[in-house]
Amino acid sequence: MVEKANWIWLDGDFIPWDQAQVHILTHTLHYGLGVFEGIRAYHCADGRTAIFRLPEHIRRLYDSAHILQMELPYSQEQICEVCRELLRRNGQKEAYLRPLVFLGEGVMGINPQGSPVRVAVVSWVWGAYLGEEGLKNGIRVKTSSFTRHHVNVMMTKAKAVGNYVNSILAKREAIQAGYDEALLLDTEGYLAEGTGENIFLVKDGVLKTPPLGAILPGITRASVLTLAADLGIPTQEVRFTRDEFYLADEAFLTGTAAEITPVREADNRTIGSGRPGPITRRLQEAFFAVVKGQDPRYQHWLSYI
Ligand code: PPE
Repeated sequence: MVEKANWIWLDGDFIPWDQAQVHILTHTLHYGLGVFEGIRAYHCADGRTAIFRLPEHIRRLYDSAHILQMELPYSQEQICEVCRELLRRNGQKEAYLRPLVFLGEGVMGINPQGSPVRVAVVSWVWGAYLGEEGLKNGIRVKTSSFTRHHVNVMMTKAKAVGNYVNSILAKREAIQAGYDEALLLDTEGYLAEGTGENIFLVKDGVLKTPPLGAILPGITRASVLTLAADLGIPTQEVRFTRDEFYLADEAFLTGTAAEITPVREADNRTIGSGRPGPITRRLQEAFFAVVKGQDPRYQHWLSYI
């Protein structure tokens, strides 16, 4: 259960948590047209709180809204400031921020024309997404029986509310079968994404991740590619199949919520040694140093509140 904070920002005002209610005719509730973001703020080594890649996340929120033809009545800078102010007001040193753009009530039917575009930002404290144990020692994943969206079915560059029905189906199936997470294949059978993460493997020292075809352009994914290049690790954005994944030396998932979570087993095949490998460890260390403000080269990725 999400632990209540004091304030939620809704349509221009900070309001008490319990008052952040919507009407049952909220259009997005019926038809799923909405967009959102997930952003983490970390308690830095120097005691300050920094939001990781805030402008990039807010830009993606606006890109998602643009794709779905939803016009926000605020500037990107205003929403960035709302995120910072919400953490200050909620007194959260470390939190997950959830901006949500949705269509309010007034119009029913599939044509959303005339529905008001509403914007909310919520913050809550969220620990390791796939468990502390998973973050440390790796998780077990299962290839899903559900296929990832085709670009002409649901546009995956938009972080759209409705896209996540596909993720929920896959996640629930994997959990019910005793795994920690699902891997979804694209419509051509190549690995695409986790339910809320991008996928990486390491083979013979090379770090590989699927190209930005029909997947969400993950901000953690982009950060990991940059950090790997800095560390002198060769990277490739290439498609790979599930059997190539089984033969990887190392594998991990990335996401704002999942951070860098090692994968130790896929479809009951051990990945590499069955323990997080050396490249995964180096990238995890580099990533956590950056988000906690301990790497001076990446201060430009941090927005202090
Ligand atoms: N793919 C999908 C489908 C996805 O939802 C996410 C984030 C990513 C990739 C990674 O993107 P990025 O966070 O920019 O590195 N998933 C968000 C939602 C998780 C949830 O359960 O809610 C997240 O990690 O915030």
